[in-house]
Amino acid sequence: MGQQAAPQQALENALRSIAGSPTVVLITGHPDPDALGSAIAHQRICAELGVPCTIAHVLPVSHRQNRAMVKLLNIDMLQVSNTEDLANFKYLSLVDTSTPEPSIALPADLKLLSVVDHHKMAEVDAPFADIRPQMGASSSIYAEYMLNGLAPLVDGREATRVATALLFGMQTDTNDFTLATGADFAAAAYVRPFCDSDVLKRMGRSIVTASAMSLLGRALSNMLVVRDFAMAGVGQVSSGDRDAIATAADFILQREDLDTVLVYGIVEDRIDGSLRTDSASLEPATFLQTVFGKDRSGKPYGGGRSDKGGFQIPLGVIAECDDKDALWEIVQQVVRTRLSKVMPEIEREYQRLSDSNGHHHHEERERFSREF
Ligand SMILES: [Mn+2]
Repeated sequence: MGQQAAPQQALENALRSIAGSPTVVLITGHPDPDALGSAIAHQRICAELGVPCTIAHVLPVSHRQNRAMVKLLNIDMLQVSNTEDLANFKYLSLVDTSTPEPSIALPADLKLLSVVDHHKMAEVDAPFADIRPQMGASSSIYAEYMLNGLAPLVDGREATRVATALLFGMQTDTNDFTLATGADFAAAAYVRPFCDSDVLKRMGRSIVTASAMSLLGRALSNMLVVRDFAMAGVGQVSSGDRDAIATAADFILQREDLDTVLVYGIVEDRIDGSLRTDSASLEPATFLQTVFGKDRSGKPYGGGRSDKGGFQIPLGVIAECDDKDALWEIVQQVVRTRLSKVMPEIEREYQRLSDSNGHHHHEERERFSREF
């Protein structure tokens, strides 16, 4: 490989030198979007240069988001489990890694041809290696090869598939482009016009855990709405699900007639809550301080930025109460009473709901005491 050759030219030279020989891109670890995007791009480059290329993996595609990517982009992969399964390949290409999958022994005659990676610099013995830790994704490196003329994208289904996979790889590895560098953005700008936006959107759908979804269910069924304000208590929440309180508040804020949402529960030995607002006049830190005040040392129980805030109020010895239902009743009453100081309608709305649900509540309580 000539020192002066641009990387895409050097990769082309390496692939031309093995023309016709079967190669395999063996993904290291569980296939993720950046590895998959890079593998698809590598396969496309191979196809342009007459090199048969198979994408293979040992570990299963485990995350649901990654399985969605494989399905939506029709990614054809060979799952291998032993050395024999790789016997038909002459050359190995690594993408998004500098080390081959360790759980399988590679055939002795399988030669390493290329390495494209953005993790830390490693010594590799291959005709072509391009390791660039300054890039946010290996997919960005492959997109740059195409931008610079190696198997450039042209309209068509295959280009759409490759571009969509590359952009999704960049998106996930750069944490939705928040960690992207200028080079990543240049690569993304190149592939963007060829992408299938609908597929990107479907692949990027967020995944919610079962416990977070049931917390949201509790928030929705316990929601109290006064004008454009909503509050919802969700009861006991395990510390691992604490973030689901904020997620529920974000979700509820999407309701068109609301502009401020407060969701709270009991996490360990404290009341823990999240405030979300689109209101121009409500400042979360001030609002939370007005409602909940400060602790003995003068530190406010809550704080926040312009659109969001959180609060934690220690329950002290009360947290040791064995009757969790009674404890939750007290917590709800405290939060409601505090909020009523700022919005008296809350207490009235609560009374109205309690009166109309009184019969139902009574029944529930009876059933509860019979069962336990
Ligand atoms: Mn990566």
